[in-house]
Amino acid sequence: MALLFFTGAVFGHGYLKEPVSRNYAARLNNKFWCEHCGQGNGGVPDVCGNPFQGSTDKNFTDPSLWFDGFKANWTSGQAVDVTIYLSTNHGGRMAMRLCPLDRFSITPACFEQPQNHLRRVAPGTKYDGKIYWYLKPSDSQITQTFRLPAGVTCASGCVLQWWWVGYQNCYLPCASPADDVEGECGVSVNGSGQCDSITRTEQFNNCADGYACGECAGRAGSACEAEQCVACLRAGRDAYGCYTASYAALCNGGPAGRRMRRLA
Ligand SMILES: [Cu+2]
Repeated sequence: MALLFFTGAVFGHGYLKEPVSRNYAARLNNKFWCEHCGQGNGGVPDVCGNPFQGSTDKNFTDPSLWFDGFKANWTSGQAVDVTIYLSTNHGGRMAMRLCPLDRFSITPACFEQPQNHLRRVAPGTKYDGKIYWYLKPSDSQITQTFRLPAGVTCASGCVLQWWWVGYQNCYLPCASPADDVEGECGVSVNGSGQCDSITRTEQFNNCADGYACGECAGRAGSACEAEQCVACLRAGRDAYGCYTASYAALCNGGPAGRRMRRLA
């Protein structure tokens, strides 16, 4: 029996493992088998990686089908560890972007906003504050720290996107020095040339759902409200008392907080 493997053609490339992406959640729930295949089926993937290779009937951008609950609870400006599993390492660069809109409202333009690109938290000026993260040939499961934008709140959820551009077919030129890693950007993999178009190489996207409670973010029905009420109920209070106390704590300075404190 002969097994032939062609780089870029085999089913296996990489996925966002932590925070748990929608496609990885589907794998963990035994609803999907190709969590590492979000590369647009060889074309340009949509914001969450569709169509997945070999599974073009699945649409992980559709939250009504693939939202599996919130996988992270963030705070504004938090440093977040992101873990990627690579089943085939194509080299190239990765970036993380956060659309601070609820899961029904995400668009490509939202992820592309410069302020929605997360920046790395790393020792030394070479890496700290940069957007891009470059693969080493030995990488298989890798973790990197990124900082959420200051002031981000998304009480009803927001979507974190992983974006990987593989350099197996060609490489991209360096971005601005403020965003890119000197000495690692603009480097060929396997002698490949520079991309005349990003569509000449393989790209991946994955989406993970999280939420961020900010000041006065406890909107009725939001994930933040639920979190506050759960914490309150665990402290042994009645549900009505929890509801009002949570609002008072979240909205300390605002009109809602004053109103809720009166109720409490
Ligand atoms: Cu691949």
